[in-house]
Amino acid sequence: PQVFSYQWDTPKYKGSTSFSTGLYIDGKFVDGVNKTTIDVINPATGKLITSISEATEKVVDLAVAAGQKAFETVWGLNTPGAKRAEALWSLAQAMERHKEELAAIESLDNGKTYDWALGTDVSFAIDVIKYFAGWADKVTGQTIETDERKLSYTRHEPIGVVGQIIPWNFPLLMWSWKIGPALATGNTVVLKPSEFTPLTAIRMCEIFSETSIPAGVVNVVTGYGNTAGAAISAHPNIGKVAFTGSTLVGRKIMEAAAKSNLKTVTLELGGKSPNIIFDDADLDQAVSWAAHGIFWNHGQACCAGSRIFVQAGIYDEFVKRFAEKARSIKVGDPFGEGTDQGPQVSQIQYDRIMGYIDSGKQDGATVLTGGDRHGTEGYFINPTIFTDVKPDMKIVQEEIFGPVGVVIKFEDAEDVIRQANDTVYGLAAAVFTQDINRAIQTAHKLQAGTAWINCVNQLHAQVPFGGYKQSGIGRELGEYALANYTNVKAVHVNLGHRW
Ligand code: TXE
Repeated sequence: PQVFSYQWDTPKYKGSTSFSTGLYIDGKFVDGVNKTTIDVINPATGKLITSISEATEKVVDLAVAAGQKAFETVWGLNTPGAKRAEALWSLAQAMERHKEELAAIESLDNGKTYDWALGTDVSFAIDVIKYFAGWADKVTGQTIETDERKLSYTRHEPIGVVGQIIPWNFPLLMWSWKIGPALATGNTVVLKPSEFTPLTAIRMCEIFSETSIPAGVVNVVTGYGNTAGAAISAHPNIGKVAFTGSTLVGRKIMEAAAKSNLKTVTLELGGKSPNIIFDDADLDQAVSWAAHGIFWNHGQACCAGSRIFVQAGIYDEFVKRFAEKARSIKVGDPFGEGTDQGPQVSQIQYDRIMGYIDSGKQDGATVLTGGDRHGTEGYFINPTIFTDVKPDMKIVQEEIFGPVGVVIKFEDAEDVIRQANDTVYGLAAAVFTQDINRAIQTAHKLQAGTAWINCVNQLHAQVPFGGYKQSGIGRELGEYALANYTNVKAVHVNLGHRW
């Protein structure tokens, strides 16, 4: 397999990287069948970074076989929890040693700023691995009282080989959300990164050799969704698949699971999260958080606060300050000094977002700020805010997944809760008010897996994350995540009951 080398000499980072870009099966790098490759593009320039090996169905078979062998020999029920904890901890430590390099690769590949990649993506990914290391020796069942002639207990056993299909918006972070609980509970993994952002997942494969995770426990297949991804979701020897991505593909994965071996499916899908700002909110804070809510990661966040509801009494003042805030966001080189926002991830996403912006304009919404491309090369879009929107407009209903928010005026709590819940999604929601009763009552009435009060986009390794309605199935992070990765076995022991 080809080696990828790259050198950075930027205001933010000076350093280099060099690693194999093959498919990672049973602890070794191999080329794809027929040696076909996938081009990886730098979103800041639109130019080629490198080409990586393409995994096809055949390679997925090999990866699953490697995962099965590892599960039966060096992992799964053959490895005490403390050993798995140690292995995960050694992974977190290895990531610490490569922190800056991983952040630079992520920034190059995805377009997010180096500072965010380092301070959030890589740091949070390390926290997640450490957190699940802590669970590895605490995965345990219950003893259940029935009667005196009987001992009944449960075991939480690993499923076996699990498939994990991840997106491009937080490549290394989603890798950690998937790998952490899977390995802590004793499963082995076949992971497919997004074809748009495979580099950190590939880099991590070599870093595994610095850890005590045995070969075959994690296998990485870089391929396209409709080939490698589809092969994972339909594979008869994969017992569970975890997916983060679009609702459209989430449906396909469930369908493939249903048609093959009825594997367990967990999904983390899209969102159109409401952010509700009442008259009595701390306005400065509400403006800052609302901007973070929609513009964080260039709007490419499943929980982005893309529908901003503002109560009538503060609407005019909020809109004025919010527009100023959006205009102050510095768009540009992800490695540049003071950059807040880099490019969107790909030409496809750039075109999709610009399509939504055009539809908003055509439907008669007002562009308060932005609404256009930034610069002449790469996939940069200026932070965009629409006002004067109607509930049935596409920009109000559909996930745009870019730096595009809509601001909607509301009158009272009842009115805003009805509007906020008027969506097929239910991933996250936020409410800003200084009235504690109103804050909690509103949070409880919102149909969303996460409700933030006087903040947005807060995520912790310890706290579960996932969606209501069409935003998904199951929860990631926290203790809740473990349940997705075990089979519960009930054991009945006869203590003298005679037949
Ligand atoms: O996602 P896909 P796309 C949303 C967001 C975005 C839209 C489209 O609205 O604009 O989805 O993005 C793999 N079987 N989100 O098209 O295709 C694919 O290779 C199995 C929200 O890029 O869902 C990649 O690894 N796998 C989101 C992964 O699915 C398949 C994050 C995600 O890509 C497959 C990303 C198939 N048939 C996009 N087809 C979030 N929830 O955070 C594709 N894939």
